[in-house]
Order: sequence, then C-alpha cells, then structure tokens
Amino acid sequence: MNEAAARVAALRALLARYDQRYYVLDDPEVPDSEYDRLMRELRALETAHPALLTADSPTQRVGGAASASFAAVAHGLPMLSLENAFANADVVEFDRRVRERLGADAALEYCAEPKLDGLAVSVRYERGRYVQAATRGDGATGEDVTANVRTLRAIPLRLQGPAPERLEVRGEVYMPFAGFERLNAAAAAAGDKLFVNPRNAAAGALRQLDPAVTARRPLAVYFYGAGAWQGTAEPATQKQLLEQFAAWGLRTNPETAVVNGVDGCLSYYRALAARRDTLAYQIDGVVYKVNSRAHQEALGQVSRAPRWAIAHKFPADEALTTLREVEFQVGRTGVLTPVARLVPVMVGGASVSNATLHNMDEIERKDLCIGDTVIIRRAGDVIPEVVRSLPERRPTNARRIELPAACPVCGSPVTRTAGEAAARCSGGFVCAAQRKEALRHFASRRALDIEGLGEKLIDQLVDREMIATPADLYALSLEQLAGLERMGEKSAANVLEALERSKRTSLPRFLHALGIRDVGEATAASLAAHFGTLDALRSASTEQILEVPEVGPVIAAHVHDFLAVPANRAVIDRLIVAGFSWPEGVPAARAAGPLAGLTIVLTGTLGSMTREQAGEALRALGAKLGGSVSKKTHFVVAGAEAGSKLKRARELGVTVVDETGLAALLRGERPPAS
Ligand code: I6G
Repeated sequence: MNEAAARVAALRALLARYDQRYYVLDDPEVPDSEYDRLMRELRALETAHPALLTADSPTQRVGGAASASFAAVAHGLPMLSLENAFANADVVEFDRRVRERLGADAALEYCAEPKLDGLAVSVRYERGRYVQAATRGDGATGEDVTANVRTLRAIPLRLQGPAPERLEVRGEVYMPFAGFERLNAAAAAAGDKLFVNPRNAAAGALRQLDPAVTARRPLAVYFYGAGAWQGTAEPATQKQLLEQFAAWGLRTNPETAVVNGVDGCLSYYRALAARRDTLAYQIDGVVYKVNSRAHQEALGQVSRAPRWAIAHKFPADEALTTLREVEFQVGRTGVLTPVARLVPVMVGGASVSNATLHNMDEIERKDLCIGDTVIIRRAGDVIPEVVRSLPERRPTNARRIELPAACPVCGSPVTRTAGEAAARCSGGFVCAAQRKEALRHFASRRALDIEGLGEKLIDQLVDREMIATPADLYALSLEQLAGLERMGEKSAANVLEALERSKRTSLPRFLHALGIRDVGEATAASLAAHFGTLDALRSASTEQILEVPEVGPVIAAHVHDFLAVPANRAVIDRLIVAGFSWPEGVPAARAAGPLAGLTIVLTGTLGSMTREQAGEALRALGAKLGGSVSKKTHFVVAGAEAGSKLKRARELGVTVVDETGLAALLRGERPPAS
C-alpha cells in the first residue's frame, strides 16, 4: 500500500507538471502518448486502491454526473465590473481623476493588459487546493461551475509552493480562434448549428450541465486579479500579483506590461490594436490598472466598479442594422453582384451603409430578406460584411431577394451556369455597365494608372457615346474633354498628358489592364514572364498557355479566347498603333532568377518601400507574387498592421518573414522565419 501511495503521489506530481508545461507555459515536455500512459497507470492504481482516490487527482477532472442546474455561489469579495473608455480623452480623464484623488502630480505606473472577450470566472483555492469555480453572475452571487472549470487542463488542481489559507483568483475563460474554428468545422460537418463567435462558444461550453461536454471544448484561461485572500501577505503591485499567480502555476497573459502614465497607456493601446489580428484569441480592448495596490486600496470603488481600473475598448466591430434594399451591380465581366443597402450604422469606428453580398448562394446561406435586422461586422481595415440575419426579428412584410431576370443596366437576359455561384449579364460590350467597368479597370492605379480618368469622367464619356473601348480614349481631343461637365481646359490637358504617359508601361501591366477574365496582376506577370512578348502570347495555343506556372485550364481558356476575339484583337492593335510600348522581355526559361519557383505574398505596410515596389523587385528576381495565402505559398512578407493574410499564414504554417527577411529575399537569399 505504501508503495502504491508513493507511486500515486509521484504520478500526480508528474501529470500536474506536464499539464502545466502544456497548458500554462505552452511548452510541452513529453509526447501525448507518454502522458496518456501515466494517466492509465494512475487510474489503474486508484481503481485497485480506492482509499487513495482524492478529489484533486488529475483522473477526477471530468468527474461527477451531469447536473440539472447550477447552484448559486456567494463570492468571498464581490466580482466588480469595469468602467469603459471609448476614446483617448476618456483615458486622459480617468488618469486625471486618479491622480487628483491620490494627490499625485507626476505620472503614475499602470499595469496594462489585453481585455479578452470571454467569460469572467472566480476560482477558489483552499490551502492550495482547487475547491470551487463560479461565474460572475450579478457580482455578489454567481453560478457554481466547479465541475466544468475543473476540466480545463490549464487550471491547476493544486497550487505550486506555499499558498494562502483561502484564495479567490479571477480570470477570463475564453476559446482561442484555432479551437473555435475547429469546433465550428466539426459542427458544420455534423450539420449542427454554428457558434456565432468564440465568446458565445466559450459561454456555451462553460454552461454545459454535463462536464464531459465541457471537457471536449477547447477552452483556455488567463487570470488577472484576486478576490478574497487570507493567510499570507498580498503583493505590493498588480504586476507582482500576476508574477505570484504565475509562480503558483496559474496562467497569466504574457502581453501584460507596466507602462508609464497616460501616454504609456495610449501607446500600449495603439500597439496592441495594430497587432490585434495576429493574437490567437479575441480581445475587445485593453485594461489599465493603477500598478500600486496601496494606491488601488486608497482609490477604492464607486458603485460596482473599481476607481483604479478602466477598460479602453476597441471600436465596436459588430453592430445591428436594417437591410433596406438589395441592388445588383454589373461588373467588368458581366457578373451581377448583390449589394446590401443598409440603414447607416457605426461599426469599427466607421459609418457603414453598403456591403457586398457576393452572390445569391451567400444570400441564401445567410438567410437574408429585405426588411431584416442584420449583423454587420468590420474586422480591422477589412470591408464590412453582413454576417447573418436575425430571423426572430423578421417583420411580417419582409421580402425575399430575387435574382433579376434581366440586367438592370442593359436589359439583356441574366444567365447562371449550373455549378457556378455567379450570375452574369449576357449583354457583353452592349452593356454600358460592362464597358464602364472595363474602362475603370483599364485606368485604375494597379493597371495603367491614368490619373484624372476617374469614375465620373468615364461615366460621362460612355453615356455620351464618346468612347466604347480603351482604344477610343487615345483618340479623344482637348476640345472634346474640355467640353464635359466639371472639366476645364487645364484638367482636360492633364488627362491627355496622363493618357500619353500611360503608353509607356510594362507588359504585365498592359495584360492586366486588358481585363481578361480571372487574369489579375499575378497571372499577368506570370504570362509576361513566360512568353516574354505580346506577339508570343497572342500566337500561343491554349495548351501552350497551360504551360505557364499556376495557370490552370479555366484561365488558359479565358486568355486564349479573349485574344482570339476579333474585336479584342482590334482594340490591342489600335492601342499599339496609338503608341503603347514596353521593354521587350525574354521568355522565362532563359530569365529564371534566384527566386524562381518561389511564391511570395506581401501583406501589411512596409517601411522601406511600397508593396508594389517590393513586388516588382521580387518578380524581377524570378519570384511569383501570390494574391492570397495557400499551402503552396513559400513566404509571407508581413509589414506593419498585417491582418488576415498573416493570420492565414500562421494557420497554414507558412513561413512568415519581416522586412529583414524581405531584404534577404531581395538579395536573392532564402531567409529563415522571423
Ligand atoms: O472583466 C475584466 C477583464 C479583465 C476585469 C479585469 C480585467 O483585467 C485584465 N479586471 C478587473 C479588476 C475587473 N474586471 C473588475
């Protein structure tokens, strides 16, 4: 028995240590198989010697039967809530009030940390042993979620080292994005309802009546504060409190920092806001706390919020509004795109009144009707999107959204190929919308960059039937342009000059400007690199075009068919006669550079050059520039404020490099990950 007791104690210590390394320190020490082997051994010993079984054994994490409801738990000290700051001025005012109360002229130290979008919990330890966990509830009384919280392997069942008689620790239980996405993918595969966001998923997981269900959900926790504390001296600062938590084995957020004064708070906020998309979990702001706990005590609390802390919220990135109407826009290739017209609403710091709905399948998937209340989301600088409707709020006069049978611009029939999401106007160049879009694309910054030839001017030129194709632009006279609305001689002369400048270009830009279906900048560059000259591409067969790296049969057919249409050939010929020219290239086989074979994606803001400059330089060395991140991407170069592409790269395990890495690539070297 003594031998068994000693082995049980040793196994529990080992398993607690491995949980700590894996779940708290993110630094696993042994393979999962070894952990499982030790757990099986412990279970067998506890079954053979039931007297050795204790509540804090790691075998008991998922213990207890499902309950019918949650019991009420009175918190030892109230769980407070935080006052919110929405603007920098609110933080300045908070700091002023704090210093006034303390009679402090000089800047104060604050402890700043991310505010996670999860669920607040209070966990009670007695003599270092886990005894109870509760939700915030009304602040005085919460719900008993002891059995559920115990299933989180990041929660130590025993604190390491000397611990107080009684201790309440407060923290946030949350679901990391990766786990949330896995959970939703599994729910989708099983045909179950999806969770709206990680916070809802975490709340749902914690409020399960059966702890075995909670145990299967990927929850994590960060601790940030203390409630009742009896038996040992409390640390002098907020930062030291967190260091003490970490020493006990309680998980604390490594992003926490001590900053100086209100300026320090605001720079912390700015820096975290810029990196927000790269964090593994959802946050909705930053919490600043006066670092000195003696000062915290002196400041006290007002109603249910401490005077020594404030939550500085990021601008809301989700909001509710009404879907007023859906209009269909006709794009360059004739695709009809439904656009939501919304009652204007502030989301993520900007007023949103329109959002693209992409296609009819998406309208169906999001269950949208005109008149619906809808959720709008805006993540960082990404374009706003309609997340879904709230069908429970659907008014009785809500209308279904129908795909029009005729193009709203030219009246030609709208067609929809089986298996394709997009619906198209069949009018081709008859359709003024398609002509206008093709011209807008031709003149756009990433194509021929014709300054002054904007949307309004193109609209007038097409509506007055002065131009129909890009080639017509180069036959316009000063008088014709100067006679248009909002144009004088000076602006007309500027447009003519810009048109003249646009003739000196590069083959990739020229190909991109033609607006061939599915040929973006990257494909245009690959085509130019492969064929070297326009003539070589014009005389290539579909099979020869298919030899271009990363050009598949659909794009090859689009390119070949476009160049075979006599009207398109005529436009190209007229452009060349008008004086278009570019440096002739050499076919790729002879021009392979040191980065040949590499696909690179650029994202974020680069400090040393624009993304366009970096892209051109990398292409010149033989690299292919990708527009989106996939498993085939070799490197993602991430500048400041990189967002979803960086996140995607991390998810796929694609190597991410910073500007030092970019410099190495530009020297023709392959950099290590940053
Ligand atoms: O709800 C909270 C989230 C994060 C908090 C909090 C926190 O600190 C990082 N701190 C306190 C003091 C309170 N609520 C009351």
